[in-house]
Amino acid sequence: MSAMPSKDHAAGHEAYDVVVVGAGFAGMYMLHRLRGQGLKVRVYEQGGDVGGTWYWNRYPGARCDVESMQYSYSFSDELQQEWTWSERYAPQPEILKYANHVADRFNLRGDIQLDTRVDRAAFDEAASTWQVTTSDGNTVTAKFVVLATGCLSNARMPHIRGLSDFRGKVYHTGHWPHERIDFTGQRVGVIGTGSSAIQSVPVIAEQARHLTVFQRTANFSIPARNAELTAEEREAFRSNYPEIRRFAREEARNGIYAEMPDRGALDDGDNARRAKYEQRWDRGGLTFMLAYNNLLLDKAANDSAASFVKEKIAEIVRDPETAKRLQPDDHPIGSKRICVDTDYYATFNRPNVTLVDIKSDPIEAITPNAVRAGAKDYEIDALVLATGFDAMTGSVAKIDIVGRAGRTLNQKWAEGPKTYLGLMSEGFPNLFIITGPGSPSVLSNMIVSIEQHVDWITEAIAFMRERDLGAMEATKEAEDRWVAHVNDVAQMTLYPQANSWYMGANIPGKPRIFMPYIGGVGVYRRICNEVAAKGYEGFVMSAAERVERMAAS
Ligand code: N01
Repeated sequence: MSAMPSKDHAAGHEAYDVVVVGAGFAGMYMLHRLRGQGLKVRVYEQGGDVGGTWYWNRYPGARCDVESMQYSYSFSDELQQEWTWSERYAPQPEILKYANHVADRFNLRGDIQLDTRVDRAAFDEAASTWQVTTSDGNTVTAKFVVLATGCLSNARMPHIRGLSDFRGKVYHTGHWPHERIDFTGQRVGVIGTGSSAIQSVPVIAEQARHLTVFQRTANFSIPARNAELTAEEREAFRSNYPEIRRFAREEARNGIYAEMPDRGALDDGDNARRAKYEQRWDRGGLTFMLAYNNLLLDKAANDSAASFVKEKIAEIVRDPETAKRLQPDDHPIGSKRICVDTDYYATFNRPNVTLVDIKSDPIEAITPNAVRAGAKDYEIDALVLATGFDAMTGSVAKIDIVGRAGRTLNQKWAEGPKTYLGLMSEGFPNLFIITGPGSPSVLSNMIVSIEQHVDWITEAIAFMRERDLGAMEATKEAEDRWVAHVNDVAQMTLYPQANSWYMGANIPGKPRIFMPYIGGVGVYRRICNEVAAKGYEGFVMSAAERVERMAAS
C-alpha cells in the first residue's frame, strides 16, 4: 500500500488512511498507534471534548467501578508511573482529566475533530475505500474505518406517557449537563436502579428535600469501600506494573488483577463459605464474584452468594418492607452487571428517601408535576432518568453503514450482531470495531480490552501495508462459527437467565442475544493472536483486484 495522497482527486474529497469514529479511550489510543505507523488519520468525535463515556456520564456520584490503578492505559510506562490517581475508584472528573492529559501528552488533538458526528460510511467497492459523511456535511474517503464508538454511549430515553408534559427539569444520567446541578431543596424522582442510579442516589439524597426512587428491578450491589489511595498503595502498583498488567491481559477472565478462586462455592462448608463472602464483602468491589470459581456456572453456588448479599441488605435497611423490595429475586447474582456502591442500601434509611416498587405498580404517566404509579401521584420538581443505554450496538446502529452490494450493517444485524472475533463483520471490508459484540468487551476491564483490540488492528493494518494488500474481510464461515461459539459459551453460564442489557433485553424489539464473549480475556487474546499468526485465518485479504486467501506468514 502506498502512502495516500491528501486529496481523493476523482471525487474532490479529503483522503485519509484511517477514519476513527469516537475519541474516548479506544479512539485516542487507536489514533496514537496508527500515527506511530505514519498513517494519515482523522478522528471524529460528537462530543465537545475527548473522553467518550466519561465525557457524557457526569451525574452526581459517577465514578469507575474498576480500581483506577487498573482502569488506566498500560501502553506507556512513563504515563502509568507519572499519573497520580487520588482514590481507589476515581471520580468521573478525574478520569476525564486523565483522558485530557493523555490527549495533550501524546499530542493527539490535532487529528481529532470535535463536535462532529459520523452519519454515514459507505464502502466503494471499485475503489476499495470508505466514503465517510459527517454531521458538518463533509465527506472524506478512508481506506479503513475504525468504530471506537463505545458500548455504553447511547443513552436511552424511556417511552413513558406524559414525559414531555413534565414541567420540571429532566436529566439522563448518560447525558448529564456540564454545569453543576444542585438539587438542594427540591423533590427529585429517579427512575431506574442500575449502576448509574446506585451511584447517584446516595449523593442526590444528601441534597434533595425528598428523593423518590422508582424501582422496576432490584439489583445486587457490593460496597465499593472507596478511599483515598496512599502513596504506598500507588507504589505497590507502580513497582509491580509489568506483572499486574501481564496477569490482567493473559490470565484474568475479566482483565482485572485479583486473587483468583481455586474452588467452587459448594466445596466449602457453610462457615467457611460465609467467612469467604464476608472477606470479599469487606474488601468491596466487583471481585466479590471471584470468591468462588463457579458462581456464574452453577445455580446452587450462585444462590449461596445471592443469599449472602440479600442478608446484608436486610441487615443494613431498617424498614423490613423496603429491605424486601431491595432484595433481587428474579436473576442470579452477577448475571446482570453487578453494581458497586457507596451507601446505596443505607440511603433508604434516610427520612427523605422513598422507594416505590414500579414492578407491582407500574408508572402510568408523568404528569406536569408528578410521577403517577399505582394510582398515586409522587410530586417532584426534577426527574432523573437512570434508564441506561442501547448497549454495544446502539451507537453503531445510529451510523448508516453500507457495505458490499449496498447491504447495510443494520440490515445484516437485524436479528442480532454478527461478527468474527468481535472485530469485523463479513460484507464490510476494512471496517474494524473496537470492543464490539462477540468480544469480551463489557465483561472486562474495558481498557485492557481496548488496548488489545487497538494493538491487534494496528498489526493487521501493518501486515496489509507490508504486503501491499487492499482489503481485509471476515469470511462468512469464520463468522458463523464464531457467532455459534460465542452463543455456546454463553449458554454454559447463568448469564442468559437475566433480562439484562448484555442480552439486549432492555430495549423493546431488540433481538435477545448474549452479545459479549464470555470465554475470558486471556483465552480470547490467545485466539486472536493465533488467528493473526496463521496469516489472519478466517479473513480474506485482497490485493488490488485479486482476492486471495493469505497463506500463513
Ligand atoms: O443502566 P442499566 P445504567 N421504566 O441498564 C430501569 C455501566 N456503568 O446506566 O432492570 C422504569 O443497568 C431498568 O429497570 P429494569 C455498567 O456496566 C458503569 O445504570 O429494566 N424503569 C434499570 O433499573 C452498567 O451496567 C458505571 O427492570 C426503567 C435501569 O433503568 C451500565 O453502564 C457506572 C425503564 C437501567 O439500568 C448501565 O448502567 C454506571 C422504564 N421505562 C454505569 N427503562 C461504573 O463504572 C429502564 N429502566 C461505575
